[in-house]
Amino acid sequence: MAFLPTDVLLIIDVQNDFCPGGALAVPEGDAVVPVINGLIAEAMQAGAAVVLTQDWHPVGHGSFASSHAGRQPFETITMPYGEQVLWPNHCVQDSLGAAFHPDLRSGAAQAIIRKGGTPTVDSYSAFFENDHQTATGLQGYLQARGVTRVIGCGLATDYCVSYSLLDARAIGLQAVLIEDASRGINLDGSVGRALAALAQAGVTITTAQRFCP
Ligand code: VGL
Ligand code: ZN
Repeated sequence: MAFLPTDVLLIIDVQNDFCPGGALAVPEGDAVVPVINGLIAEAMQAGAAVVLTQDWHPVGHGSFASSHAGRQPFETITMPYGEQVLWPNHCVQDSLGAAFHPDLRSGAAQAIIRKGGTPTVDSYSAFFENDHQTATGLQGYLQARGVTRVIGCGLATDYCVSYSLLDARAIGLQAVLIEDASRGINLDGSVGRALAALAQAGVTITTAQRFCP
């Protein structure tokens, strides 16, 4: 497998708050950075698109446990659009925690999609908010560039990465997960469930070595 000009390397939420020491640290989250930097170099050489996403919440966002009286982080509540895990405050717009990991070659991105800006709705996927209707604009961007395959990686495997790749399949794109360029939060086995759902949806699960010969 190699990058094609009709691919996008979609790098999800490699931000300080998802790395060790951050507000919603993913175990080994920072370990993805050198692997992703290698993928960026390969993608650019092949003429593939490179797109980053940034979780980008307003102060007091509805996904924060602190916005719900008496609720604790990692509890689940029911929102009008469905089940919602409540998170610690994280990736607040313009904060250091919302910035990309300093070693990520973020300058290589041709587009940066910011998501999670609607105060009352979370947005795991790079394509649609959690209401599964409100578009981020990524679909139109990829369509305009003639992209037919999404190569996904980043943080977290079981939330924003998997939701993005499932939506890619749902809108008719091919999709690939680079498993070793991703890490998960893993609440109650959520990584295993996510990998099963991805495979079921026709997402190819592979490793960075396949793209970096
Ligand atoms: C994410 C939980 C809350 C993610 C974002 O990037 O996977 N997870 N916000
Ligand atoms: Zn978030």
